[in-house]
Amino acid sequence: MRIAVVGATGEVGNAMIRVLNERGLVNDDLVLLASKKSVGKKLKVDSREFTVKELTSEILRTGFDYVLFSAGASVSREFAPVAAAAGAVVIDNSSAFRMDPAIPLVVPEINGALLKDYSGIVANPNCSTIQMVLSLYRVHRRFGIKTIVVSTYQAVSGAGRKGLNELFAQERGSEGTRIFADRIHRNVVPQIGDFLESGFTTEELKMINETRKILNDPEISIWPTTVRVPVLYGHSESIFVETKRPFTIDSLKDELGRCEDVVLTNQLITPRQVAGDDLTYVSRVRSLDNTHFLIWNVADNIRVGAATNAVRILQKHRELNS
Ligand code: 11C
Repeated sequence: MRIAVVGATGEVGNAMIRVLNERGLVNDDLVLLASKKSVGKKLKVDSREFTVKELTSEILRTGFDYVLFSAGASVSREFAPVAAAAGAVVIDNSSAFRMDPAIPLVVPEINGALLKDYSGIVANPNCSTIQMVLSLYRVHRRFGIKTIVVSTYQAVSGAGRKGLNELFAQERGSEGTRIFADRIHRNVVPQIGDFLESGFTTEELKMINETRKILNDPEISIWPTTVRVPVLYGHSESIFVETKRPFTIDSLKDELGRCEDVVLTNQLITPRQVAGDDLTYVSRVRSLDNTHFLIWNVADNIRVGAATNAVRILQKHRELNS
């Protein structure tokens, strides 16, 4: 199996390589691609060293089975169709194709069946969406979700290495703010992405549209407020849900606890605890009646929210088509 990672030197690209390696999917054929300025960089995977090559259309036509993209939407728009036309299954972490009706938007635990007999581009959802739907999909199937109100507490790594570096620089005393709308050190910034005319941000719109697409229900009413907090890794979400059909607290917990790759716990979970983990943690389940509940949901945004989901797509595609 020949795999390429595009955007290999970025925060998510690096994590993709680590997750591929942990799952025994890195062989000597792995090709790491990036823009011109990273060409020649050496990346170590255990004892093996790989040299970053330039992303070109020619290299994408050299017979890859899977190409994982995490280099931004404009790179994906230009190069993902080239890789797909050359026969690769493309797993794209950008927002470029997510809402294209012809492109599956996949969280394998929920709608991995879409990968059966599929080839071409597969879209990897936004991190804040992935961890939310992972904990809610079984509740939706059993009780029907009418409304979701969600407030996020998103780590600076969601903005890539530049986001991490901005927090580090401010910790060292820098006054500059370039990546975030306001100072993030010792602060909380209620803007992720750009503002739209509606007053929502692009990140909030992603949570609305992507959740509906993944859960295959355009009628779910979704009300997100997405917020950046000075955490390095791990997004947290306070999620309020109204269901169409009544639940008992035991039946609710039963569904939450059965979600694949999700842990339901009575312990207090913070993002510090889940950094580097591949599971989504659900805690603080509360309800005062039988159609409304609240949960606290935490996951590593770079792994669960990006790299691990991408590699899970690859593995699911392989399992369903070999
Ligand atoms: C953040 N969720 O935390 C964003 C990053 O569409 O994949 C991921 C953006 C995306 O800033």
